Amino acid sequence: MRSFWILMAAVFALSGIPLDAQATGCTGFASPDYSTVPNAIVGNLSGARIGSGFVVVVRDLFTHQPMPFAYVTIDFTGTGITLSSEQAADVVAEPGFCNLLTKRCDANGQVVFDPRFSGFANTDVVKVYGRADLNCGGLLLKTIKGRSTDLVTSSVASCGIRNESTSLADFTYFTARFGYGYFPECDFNNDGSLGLPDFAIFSPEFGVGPKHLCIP
Ligand SMILES: [Ca+2]
Ligand SMILES: [Ca+2]
Repeated sequence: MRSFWILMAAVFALSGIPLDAQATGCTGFASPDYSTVPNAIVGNLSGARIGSGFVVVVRDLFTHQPMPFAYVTIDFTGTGITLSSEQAADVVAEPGFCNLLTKRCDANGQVVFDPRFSGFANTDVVKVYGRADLNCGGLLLKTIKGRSTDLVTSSVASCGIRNESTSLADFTYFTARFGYGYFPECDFNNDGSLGLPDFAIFSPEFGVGPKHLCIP
């Protein structure tokens, strides 16, 4: 059993978890291989669901079964993406909230995020972690891309407030690329192409705001 904990400690160390890595008393460990994580997270400023939302299913490292009521944390640190401080009510506020989105899974190990953020990352830099409980160490499930219909982060902080809107700058950015090939940051339905379905997702977001962006 001792070797098991040494192994787990090594796994946690390698995964670079920004979370509390104390595993004692935790009921399971999330499996990077058997959990289900999309290859990109798509957000907006309104919080309206895009498609089916960002759906993650956490499965256990050893049993490969769904982990009921596990937690999923998405880490945007160093990605160029800025979270809104106005997230859904069931997002768990915890240290690092400005860069972290944490939600609890349902009884089937599934959780759906409808994230509010600005900006994008076209490389796999957004980290998705799974953990059995808030006081348990998380395992890195996947690193993914991220994109928002609020493509251009125009706002600057003033007096402790940073207001962002999906406005002309975002519209101009999108339309300058529409019809000119593939630009991952504009692929809001994440189908590998840039087309009318993406514009249909962008369109209702135009004019949304101001929403508060998080100021670290
Ligand atoms: Ca904007
Ligand atoms: Ca698309």
